[in-house]
Amino acid sequence: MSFLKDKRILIVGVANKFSIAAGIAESMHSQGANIILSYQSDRLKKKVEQVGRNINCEAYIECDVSNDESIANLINEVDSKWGYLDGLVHAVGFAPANELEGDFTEVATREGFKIAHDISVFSFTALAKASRKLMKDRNAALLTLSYLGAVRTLPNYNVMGVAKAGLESTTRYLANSLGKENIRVNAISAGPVKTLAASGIKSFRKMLSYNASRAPLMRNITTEEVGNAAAFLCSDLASGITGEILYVDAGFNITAMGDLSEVD
Ligand code: NAD
Ligand code: 0WE
Repeated sequence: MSFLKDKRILIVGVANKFSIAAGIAESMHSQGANIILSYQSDRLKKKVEQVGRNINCEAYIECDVSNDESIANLINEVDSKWGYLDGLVHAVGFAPANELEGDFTEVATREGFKIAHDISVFSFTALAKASRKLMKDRNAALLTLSYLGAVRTLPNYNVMGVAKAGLESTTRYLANSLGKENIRVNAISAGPVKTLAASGIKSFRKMLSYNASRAPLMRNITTEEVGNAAAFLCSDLASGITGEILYVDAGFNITAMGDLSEVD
């Protein structure tokens, strides 16, 4: 089955082969999509091209989502190459490293809040604004990536949790705004995955074990599993779904209490 046959999809957020966006690109390619990848800066270009080679990537375009001109240039280039767009994936998140370790009240700063929200939240709206005319009235879909820290607290995620809450709300506001143009907007809330953005996070390995030990499926998820859900949400199979946050987390979020054998 090729449920994305001939769809044209722009993916923002591949850094290397471990990226969630790389898993999404692969699944979408297997379902017949044509793909353009953007990359943040020259520093990542080679790695992104390595990912692109396996998926027949049609173009590589630089885009720093903190810069409106850079976003306008990305969408202009997509317009000249394709003329329209059926899907856009936003898999971008960033907060300054010093905000992601320690007590929330202690480490939170105005500047860190501003950067986290600009790059992790507003960029989704900015990309939607810029690509709207290319997506209008063709059953197109926008997709972003969230995390459980949006709705529950956990150690160290701090301002990124606040930003993900804003991102999930943005998903609903964009869905409501763009529904009249038949553009759907959804998010996937993925379980933890060891990516570049997760490297250097204190106790990330412990978090993976914690999640695996408490998730109904008793394991962590793969970027391929996120990719398959992403391919579905951006396809016509999901034509009735918009403004939704879909958990791809081996079921971790649904449990409040697990195995009682480890307590008195
Ligand atoms: P990743 O490091 O592979 O991807 C993050 C991407 O953000 C990179 O490609 C980076 O270049 C891009 N980026 C950061 N600042 C940018 C800017 N100014 N302009 C353009 N691009 C910029 O890590 P990932 O884990 O695949 O992250 C992708 C998304 O998935 C993020 O939104 C992240 O919050 C989310 N997510 C990750 C996990 C996890 O455990 N890894 C879980 C749930 C959700
Ligand atoms: O959304 C994310 C990653 C977010 C992230 C990671 C970094 C590391 C390097 C945003 N900005 C930066 N900035 C850096 O300088 N995840 C869901 C993965 C993640 O990150 C955590 C987690 C989890 C899970 C950080 C602390 C606690 C848990």
